[in-house]
Amino acid sequence: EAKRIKTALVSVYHKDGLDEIITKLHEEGVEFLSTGGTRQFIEGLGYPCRAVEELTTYPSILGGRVKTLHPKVFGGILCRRDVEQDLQQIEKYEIPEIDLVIVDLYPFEATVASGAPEADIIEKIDIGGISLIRAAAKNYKDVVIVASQAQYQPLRDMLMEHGATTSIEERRWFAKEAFAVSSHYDSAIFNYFDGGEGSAFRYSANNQKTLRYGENPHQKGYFYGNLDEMFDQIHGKEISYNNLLDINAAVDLINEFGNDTTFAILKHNNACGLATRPTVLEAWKDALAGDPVSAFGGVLITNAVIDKAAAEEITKIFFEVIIAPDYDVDALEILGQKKNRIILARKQGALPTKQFRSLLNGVLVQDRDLKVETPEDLKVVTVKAPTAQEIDDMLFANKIVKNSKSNAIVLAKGHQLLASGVGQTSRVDALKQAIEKAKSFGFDLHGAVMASDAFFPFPDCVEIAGNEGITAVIQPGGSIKDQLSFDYCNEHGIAMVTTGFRHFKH
Ligand code: 93A
Repeated sequence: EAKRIKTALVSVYHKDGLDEIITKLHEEGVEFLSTGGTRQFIEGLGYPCRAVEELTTYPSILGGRVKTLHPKVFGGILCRRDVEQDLQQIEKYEIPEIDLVIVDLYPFEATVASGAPEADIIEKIDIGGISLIRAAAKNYKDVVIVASQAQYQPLRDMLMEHGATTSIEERRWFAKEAFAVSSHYDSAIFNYFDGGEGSAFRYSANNQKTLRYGENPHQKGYFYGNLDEMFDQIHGKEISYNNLLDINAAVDLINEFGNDTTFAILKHNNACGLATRPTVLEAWKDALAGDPVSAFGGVLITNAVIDKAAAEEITKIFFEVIIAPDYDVDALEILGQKKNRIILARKQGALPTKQFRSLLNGVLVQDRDLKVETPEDLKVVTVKAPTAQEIDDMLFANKIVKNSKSNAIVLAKGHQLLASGVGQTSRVDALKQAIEKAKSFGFDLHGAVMASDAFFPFPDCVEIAGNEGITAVIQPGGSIKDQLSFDYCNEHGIAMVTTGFRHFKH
C-alpha cells in the first residue's frame, strides 16, 4: 500500500550526507521533528524544525540519556493507522503521527576501537536511537525507517525517484535493513562485554554444547547447534570436536550415494574405504579392504540398516563412531559391547544450504557443494569412449574425490574405492600416493578409473595413470593444457571425460 510521508523524526549522529534529503523532504511538504544537534543542523539548512522537547514537554535530561524516550514519540511511531482504537488514543493524548524515522546511532564500535575509557564507551550505548529504530521497523506497514548513515543513499534515491510516497515493499526493505543494524549494534556491545572471547555464536545458535576440548586437549571447544535434530545417540561416550568434524564429512560423503547400499570409513575427514554393494555386509567388507590399516579408530557410516551379519564383522575392528539410519536389535547388541563406541542413528533432517567457517577476524560463507554429476554432464574428450562400467565407476569415484581434501585423486573399480591421495600440495603427489596405497593393499589397477577434484595442469598425471593400467579418467577440464592430457590418452587408448565442475575441498 502506498503511503505519503508527512512527518519525519530525525535524530542522527552523522549529519553529513543528509542535507539533500532534508531539502527534498522539505520540498515535499514534510514536517520535521528533531533532537538537539540534529535540529540545529536542519535549522542551519534554513528549514523549520520542531524540537522533540516541545512535543514531550520534557527537556533532554541526564546528559542526553533520555531525549526521545516518551509516549508522545513512540505512540506516534507505533500507532497502527488501520486500528480504530489506536487512532482514537493518539487523538486523545495529542500524539502526532510520525511516518518517517531517520536515525544514525552513537558510534559504539568506533569508540571501542579508539581505545576510549570504559565510561565513554558506555555512554555510546545508544538507547533512544535503537528503540526508535525497532519501533519504526516494527510498524513498517505505516512507517519508513532509515536506521543508519549507510541508508541515506537508498532513501535519497527513493525520494528523487518518486517523492515522499513509499510502497509497502520499500518500507519492508528498510525495516529489514533496520533490524540488521540493530542486531549488529547489540552484537557489538555484547562482544565488547565479552572481552573478545568470541562467544557471540552462543546466541545465534539456540543450543550450545561444551565439548571435552577442542582439536587438542589444551584447546577449549564448543559446538553451537542442535545435534539431536540430526542424530539419536544410542550408545557410547561423549562426541568430541574431532568426531564432529569426521561425522560432518561422513554425512556429506554418504549423501552422495542415495539409496545404493554403501559403507564408508573415514579418517581425518577423508574416506579411506568405501564400497557400494548389494548388502551392507559386503559393502562393509569391501570398504574395509580398501585400507584395513587406516580404518583403525575411524568413523564409519552407511546408508543401510545394520544387520547382525554386518555387526559381527564390524565389531572386530576398533572404531570411534558408527552412523547408520538404523540398527537391527541383535546388531546393536553386538556393537554395543564396547562401552566407548559412539553409535548414532541418523535422522532425516536436511543440512543447511550455506556453510560457514571462521578465519582471520571474519567468517567465510558459501553455498554447500550440492552438484552431483550425472551421465549427462560427462563430455567424452577422447577418441575412445568409456564403457558403461567405466562410466559407472567414474561417477562413483567422482563422488568420493568431491568429498576428499584437495588436492585429491581417487582410484576406483567395481564400485570400490581402491585408494586415494588426499590433501597434497601437488596433484602428482596425490596420484603417486594413491597408486602406492592401492598396490600395498594388493589391488591391481588394470581397468581401474581415476577421478581428480580439479583439472590437470600438465599431462603428467595421465602418463603415470596410464603406466599403471588405468583405463578411464574423469576430471573437470578447463586447463589451458587440457589438450596435452587428451592427446596422451588418445595415444595410449585411455578414455577421458570432463565434467565442467571443479570440486575443491580445502
Ligand atoms: O542517549 S540516548 O540513548 N537517549 C535518547 O533518548 C536518544 N534519542 C536519540 N540517545 C538518543 N538518541 C541518539 O542521539 C540518536 O540515535 C543519535 O545518534 C543522537 C542524535 O542526537 P543529536 O540530534 O542531539 O545530535
